[in-house]
Amino acid sequence: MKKDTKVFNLIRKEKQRQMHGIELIASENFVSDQVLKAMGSVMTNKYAEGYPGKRYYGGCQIVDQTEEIAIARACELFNATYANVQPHSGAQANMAVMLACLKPGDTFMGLDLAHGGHLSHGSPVNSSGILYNPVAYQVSPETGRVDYDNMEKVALEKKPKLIIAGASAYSRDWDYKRMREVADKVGAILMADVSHPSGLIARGILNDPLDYCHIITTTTHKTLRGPRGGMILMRDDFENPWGLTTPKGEVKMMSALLNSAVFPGVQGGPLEHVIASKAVAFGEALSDEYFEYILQVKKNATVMAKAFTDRGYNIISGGTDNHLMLIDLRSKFPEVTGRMVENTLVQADITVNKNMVPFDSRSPFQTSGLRIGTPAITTRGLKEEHMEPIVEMIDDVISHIDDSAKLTAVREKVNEMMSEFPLFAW
Ligand code: DSN
Repeated sequence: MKKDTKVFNLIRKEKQRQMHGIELIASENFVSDQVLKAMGSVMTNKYAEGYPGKRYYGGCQIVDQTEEIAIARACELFNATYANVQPHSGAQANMAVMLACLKPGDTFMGLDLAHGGHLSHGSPVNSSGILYNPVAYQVSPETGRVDYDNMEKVALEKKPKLIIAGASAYSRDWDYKRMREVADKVGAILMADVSHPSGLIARGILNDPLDYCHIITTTTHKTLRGPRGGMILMRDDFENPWGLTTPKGEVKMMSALLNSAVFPGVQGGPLEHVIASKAVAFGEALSDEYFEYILQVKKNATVMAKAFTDRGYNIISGGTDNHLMLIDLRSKFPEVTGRMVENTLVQADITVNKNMVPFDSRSPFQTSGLRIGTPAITTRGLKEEHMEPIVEMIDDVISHIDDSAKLTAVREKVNEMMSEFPLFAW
């Protein structure tokens, strides 16, 4: 077969882009060579609908073993007894939990999308908002932290069957105990989507949602530093007191309901090459080296948030407990939008994403905020002392947003800095 130079040239260019720039998108990371290799392996050739030991295809004896390793390592990481590592993404993990726990039209509650919530927690354009009836809790306008009293009020009023903790742009830890109390008051299932902070949770740096939540979902490619994908976990399996049934009307244990919701509920054949790669990444995440890494992610975020604050930027909630921060640009640059900053920083080889801030006066396409995270730059080896120079460069770009000479000068500094932190061994 002729080499597809068109596509491979683009892959080479993307590699160059990743190498030369400062990657600050809070949901991105750089996987290790062995994670990458497992993902690009012959495991992609195998069909394996079903679960280890119970497949609909022959020849699954090897992929059964990699999937079992992924499950065992996921359970060890989160002190869980149940893991389904097949979801292709976090959104599909959430979709499967909803399929198992709700009927079309049922009410569930998640964090308001405009306050940092996830798209798959009730956006009107996502299946969660199309098939079910989402209601939302919010953050407090004074503190920028989740308003648990508001959550309780909404829950008592709307009686959701499922309550979801978790966000894509929230820098504080969660009070899962309080959420369980709210869930118990209304007889709801409590789920946490820990896609963002899962690496910090796995290594004990943040509160453990499985102490209180019935189910958790996560992506595997953010702080967990694995391949792009999702999974579902439980500490203990349980008979479901809600009388939930399979599509055939059978009342089963929660693990069986979740398994059948993933396959055949929302997915067909699992991506066994990605599952092998998840197994490798989970093995890495159990290591001492990863523990040092994830501690550094948090240290870097804390130092970076302070550096922004010192320069007059308003960090929502005043700081961070995790790997990210949400900056409200309006305190320093009332005329500048998140979109303008995202687009301008890209020209300086600094990648961030625009984000709405709670109670934003602008649309999601413009936004008044920026979301910034440290998982990717920490993988590259950057430490506390590198945070202030990065903040200085970002501030310089925003302060001279139409100055192309300034942009060029910052880009040169960025490229020089990153050349000291090699990224790929290949
Ligand atoms: N889209 C992902 C993120 O960037 O946070 C998950 O919501």
